[in-house]
Amino acid sequence: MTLKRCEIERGKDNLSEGAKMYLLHWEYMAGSIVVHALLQDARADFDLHYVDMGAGEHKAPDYLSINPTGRVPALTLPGGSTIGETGAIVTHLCEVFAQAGLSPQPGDTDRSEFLFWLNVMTTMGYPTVARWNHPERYAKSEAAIAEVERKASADLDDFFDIMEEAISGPKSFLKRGFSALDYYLSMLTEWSANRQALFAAHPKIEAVYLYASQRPAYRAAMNRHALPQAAA
Ligand SMILES: N[C@@H](CCC(=O)N[C@@H](CS)C(=O)NCC(=O)O)C(=O)O
Repeated sequence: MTLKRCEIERGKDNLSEGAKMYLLHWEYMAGSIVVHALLQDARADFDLHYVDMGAGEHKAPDYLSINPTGRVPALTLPGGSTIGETGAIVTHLCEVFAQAGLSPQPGDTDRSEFLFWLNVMTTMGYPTVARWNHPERYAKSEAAIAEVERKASADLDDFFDIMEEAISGPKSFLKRGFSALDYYLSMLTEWSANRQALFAAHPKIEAVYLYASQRPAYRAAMNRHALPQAAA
């Protein structure tokens, strides 16, 4: 496969000769935000590979050969294999970089809570945003498309209400303090049409976002992922 490594970023503590690298396949404002922030927080040695979804690169044979779902993000592991799905990638990185304290580890009492809410975010939050962004994938007529969009918007409201109720820390999703859930939830708010209104109605989500988004790792991820015209 001939993916060009057009961007390079390295964690600071892992530059020893022969260190093995991760390769994050990313797109602006995509689900790669949370993966980028975690790699950065873990001080992992990683490169970035930009997948131009506007040009259809995520459906091109090169990309499909490493991630058959044709979705972004994907993460190529130091051993050479690639995994997709943010839930799988987040779980994997949190285990491999256990010392970074990104999640409760197997055996910790709040591990099951972490896995539950991570899966709620990936299977309920992310796809609802996708349905709201692309209602035309679910209906044909203009009226039906508008209806799908309205329903997706209502479902998103419900999703964030559930998140608000579930947050158990003063500024983190879990009572124990910061975890990858805080980055994931923050990423979901980045995709909101009206984040001010979202935060006004959900003060606990806002508190999680304010704490997570000022961490250097999240800021680095957003610096890279913000749309070029938004950054200008
Ligand atoms: N379940 C996937 C969803 C990933 C996803 O839908 N990514 C979007 C970009 S944010 C994508 O690749 N869309 C392309 C498509 O739907 O064809 C995950 O959690 O990684």
